[in-house]
Amino acid sequence: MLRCIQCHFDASVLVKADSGGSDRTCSDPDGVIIHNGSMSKHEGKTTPPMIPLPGYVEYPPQAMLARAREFADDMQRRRSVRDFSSRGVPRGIIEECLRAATAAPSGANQQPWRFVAVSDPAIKRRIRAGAEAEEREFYAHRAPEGWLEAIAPLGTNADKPFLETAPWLVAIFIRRFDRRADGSKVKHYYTDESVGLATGLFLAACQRAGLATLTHTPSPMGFLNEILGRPKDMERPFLLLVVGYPADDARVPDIDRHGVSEVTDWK
Ligand code: IYR
Repeated sequence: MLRCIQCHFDASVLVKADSGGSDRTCSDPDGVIIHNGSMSKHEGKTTPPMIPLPGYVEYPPQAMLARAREFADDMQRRRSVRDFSSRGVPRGIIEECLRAATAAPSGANQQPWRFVAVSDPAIKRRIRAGAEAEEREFYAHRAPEGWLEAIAPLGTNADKPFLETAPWLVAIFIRRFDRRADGSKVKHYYTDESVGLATGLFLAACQRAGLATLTHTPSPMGFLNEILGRPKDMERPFLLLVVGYPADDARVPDIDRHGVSEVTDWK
């Protein structure tokens, strides 16, 4: 097999039989393989490397329906929880849920999500203080009347004890761009969509694992960059997720969800 010695792309299919069999770099001076990490050039044609679809599993329609129903039932049991137990959750479970999140599709496969998973009580305390400071301003001054009306059924206020009680806080950042080795910027595309999708997969994975979650949105969230040491120019906080076991006496607002028929048109 002929591999690029920089990026390990298997270039053997692109190389003429008489071009020699030894490993070479993408930018090999003889021009047979020019590979910048995502594209290969051979005899004037640029082609992205393609592989057979890995890991697809087809189920018979009955099994599909059963699996879809079971998953939907599980997701319908998910509630945003604000009363958390302080019981610990092993890091390995959070890691697997993050592994699900990082499988999300993203614009140009740029994977513009960054996660900071926090279990350190001192950092959680600082995050709670930062969030409550913003929330006090929000509830007392910043929130327009209509917004306060919209969230009234949830019974929320500026006190966020769960930010210290819950075993894990997962801060999700949108990475706006990366930098090349020479310092120039690589812009990321569809960042909100991509990170939203990753967040959804993370929440679904937590639910599947039996963990309670809350999407928390203190605004603005710049304090998270400072506390968690994330670069302000490159990364924007997206959501703060709270993850753990619900408290034994956890209560949630008595609200319901739209049915599929209320939110779907079939054509
Ligand atoms: N961020 C505030 C207010 C709030 C906003 C929305 I939109 C909610 O769905 C719930 C609350 C808070 O977390 O209390």
